[in-house]
Amino acid sequence: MKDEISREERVENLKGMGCSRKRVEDARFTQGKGNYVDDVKLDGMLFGDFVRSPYAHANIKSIDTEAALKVPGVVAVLTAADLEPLGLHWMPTLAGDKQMVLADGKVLYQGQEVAYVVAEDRYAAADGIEAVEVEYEELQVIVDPFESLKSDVILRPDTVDENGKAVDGAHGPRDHPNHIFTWEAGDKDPTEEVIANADVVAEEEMYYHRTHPCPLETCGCVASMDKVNGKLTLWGTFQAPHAIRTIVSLISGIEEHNIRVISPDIGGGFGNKVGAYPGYVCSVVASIVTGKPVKWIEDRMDNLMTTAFARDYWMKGKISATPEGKITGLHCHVTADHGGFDACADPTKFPAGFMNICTGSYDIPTAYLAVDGVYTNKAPGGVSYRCSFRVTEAVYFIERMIEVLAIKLNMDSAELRRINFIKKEQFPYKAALGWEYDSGDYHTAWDKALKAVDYDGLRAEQAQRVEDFKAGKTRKLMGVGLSFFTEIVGAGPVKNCDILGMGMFDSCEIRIHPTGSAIARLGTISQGQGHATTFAQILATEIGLSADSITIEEGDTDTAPYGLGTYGSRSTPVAGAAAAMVGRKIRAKAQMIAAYLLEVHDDDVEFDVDRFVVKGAPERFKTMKEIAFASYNQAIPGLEPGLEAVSYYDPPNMTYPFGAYVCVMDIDVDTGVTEIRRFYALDDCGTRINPMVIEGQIHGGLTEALAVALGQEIAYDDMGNCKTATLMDFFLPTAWEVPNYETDYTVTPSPHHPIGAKGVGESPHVGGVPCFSNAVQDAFRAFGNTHTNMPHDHWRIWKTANELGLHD
Ligand code: MCN
Ligand code: CUM
Repeated sequence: MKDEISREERVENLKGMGCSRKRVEDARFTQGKGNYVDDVKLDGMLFGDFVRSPYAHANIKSIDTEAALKVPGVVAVLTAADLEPLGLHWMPTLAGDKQMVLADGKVLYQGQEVAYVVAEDRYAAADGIEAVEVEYEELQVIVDPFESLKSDVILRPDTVDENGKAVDGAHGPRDHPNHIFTWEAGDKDPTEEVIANADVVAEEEMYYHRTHPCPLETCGCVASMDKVNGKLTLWGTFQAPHAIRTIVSLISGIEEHNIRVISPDIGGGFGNKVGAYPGYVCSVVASIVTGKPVKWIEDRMDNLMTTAFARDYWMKGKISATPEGKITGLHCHVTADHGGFDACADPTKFPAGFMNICTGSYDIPTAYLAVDGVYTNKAPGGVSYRCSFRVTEAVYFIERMIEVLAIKLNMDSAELRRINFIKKEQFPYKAALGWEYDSGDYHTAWDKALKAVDYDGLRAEQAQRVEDFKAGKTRKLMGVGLSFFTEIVGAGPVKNCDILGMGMFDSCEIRIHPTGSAIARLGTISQGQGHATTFAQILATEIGLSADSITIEEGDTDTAPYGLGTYGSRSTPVAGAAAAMVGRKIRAKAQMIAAYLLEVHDDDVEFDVDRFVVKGAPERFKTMKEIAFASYNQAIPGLEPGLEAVSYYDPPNMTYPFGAYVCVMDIDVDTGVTEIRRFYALDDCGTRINPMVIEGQIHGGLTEALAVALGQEIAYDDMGNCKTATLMDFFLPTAWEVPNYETDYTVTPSPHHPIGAKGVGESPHVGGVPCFSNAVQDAFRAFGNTHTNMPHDHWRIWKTANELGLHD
């Protein structure tokens, strides 16, 4: 048979890996046809809402629900007293801690859930909340983690025994009732010795402030208990639907096969939707109690005040070097403020996530890290916002330490980075704090980035600007922000990564239909990342069927294979690998079918784009469509009919994407206003599946980085009042603030991933925050600045300029 189209056209038709295929999701999203949790509307559905604590720390003397129950439309009111007989007044957190579902005798932060009112509609529920009478007794509030560790005030009743002595926590002994854990990595004594004897040592303390991902869609769920069949269906904004199913089963006693968890479309997750919230538990209980479906949807204030925040890390560092700038040691101590409950979602063995990636992209021979987790009177959480388990904090820390060391050495920080980078030939590289970096080529990326922005030219311009400023010719300073980051994503080998005992593998299952189209299902769940577009591309290339004829489905635990969900940029490294592997299983069977149909030996056919051809006789072939049809409709000796497969993938290692970012910023010293003149981002995420989707991820992550570095903050006053609970006070950047991003790339494949891909979703945030921050700090370097804390809003920048005497 002769080909009607060329090989290039066949490749193009496949829309496989490397192609900027348009997002298949966007047709419904741009037309308002998405299906979000709040679009789930069931007959007789009730609505739940919370009575929340106005105080950050208080005993609860009494809760009177009588008046609320009389409010028209109110059906039920739940308090901890109702949940206690069911053992549901506390629930486990993903970090191994436990958390009150409804206030059990006291409240620990403002906005904490005190009672759950269920009503016929949202308005009646809101009226019901107003009618619940709660008598509080205010207690001393602690919002400072350092004070917390010294205080006589014991925040949690469950952290002490009857004599008031601290009992062990989930990650070892407590030094104090308000202490959660101490986690260490590296070698303490040798590191301290190296630093004590070093020629040059730079020290810095920095606070990575508390912030929040603030997804467009808030968290919510609909619980529907079918008492006739004993089945519970739970729709929700879950980033890890299978994990939620297992947890619901374990804490409710409902058998897992009787629970169906569905994540429909999700309007942004960013880690905010990984954890389990009281709203889920209360909605399930309310549905069981009332026999009706119950919906719970947060409003914006609920979301900002009470759901998983990010960061709140107090980091203290020491870095030592030779006079020439070769780094010899790194010491890091972190005081981690977790709020009232440790509701992080780190793998069990990593209570401070992957903070031990804080040696960054540098060949640092000796290092030590210690992290102390602490309770305070703030909302719980910790792991969210493109964090990949505290990597954002780690990269911020090292990229600031590099700048501080460069100042101490009186050296250019681009050069300091270059002489300390791990070299290409050192990979796989075993870092001092334990990780084995899979691959990297940092020097190539750095040189490309510096050349692209004309780095030397920028520095010359900056020097001139300083001269002009000093001569009174301008009131604007210029900052050149640099950052080079190494990410760690794709948790993760089951042998060292689990959450509450659930191993962190992932999965893909595919069923090819007779006419050569297919449905594939995965254990992950898109929240906007475009999985339906990109996973189909991996499968298209591996199997030889067009991406357009492969439906991707995620998020329904009744149909999708078990997986640990989407966060920590793990989808591509783990589920993406499972997709490639499942494709290879299909191809192996297809090869046998093709050989049979072509009447040759299995080894005599080879795969070519969308078909198997007879080696040396390209005119003799069977397309994958023909093979799919034959698999169902032709009796093939020794083979089962059909063409489907499943793969569970346990990655041998994480993947280590990296990147080089440069930000050029102008700062008006009299107003503190910043203007980003240029932002250049080079990312290396190994093999690129969809360049357009990657670019979208980078634009989004950089914008969130800009937000965090330049203004976004969850702030509290001394009474524990959250001062930033609305979008009037919480900075969410718009097109107005966002610069034009120049994106670039290099490709250094992961050696252990079946298609060489690394994750990318979190990279721009991880690398972006230090880049924006370094730009601000760099502008003031010539005037004596070493470090100022984020967020660099106009007021703080003005203050820095003032303190440096630039207004005199
Ligand atoms: N991709 C690619 N080639 C690569 C790597 C990734 O084309 N070499 C594509 C993937 O196919 C996928 C996207 O880029 O469509 C992101 O992939 P990956 O880096 O594997 O990250 P995940 O899919 O696991 O997404 C999680 C990551 C995280 S942890 C946060 S937080 C975040 C982020 O993604 N949340 C997001 N990006 C987000 N984007 C949107 N729109 N909404 C969120 O909530
Ligand atoms: Cu931790 S933010 Mo993302 O990993 O969902």
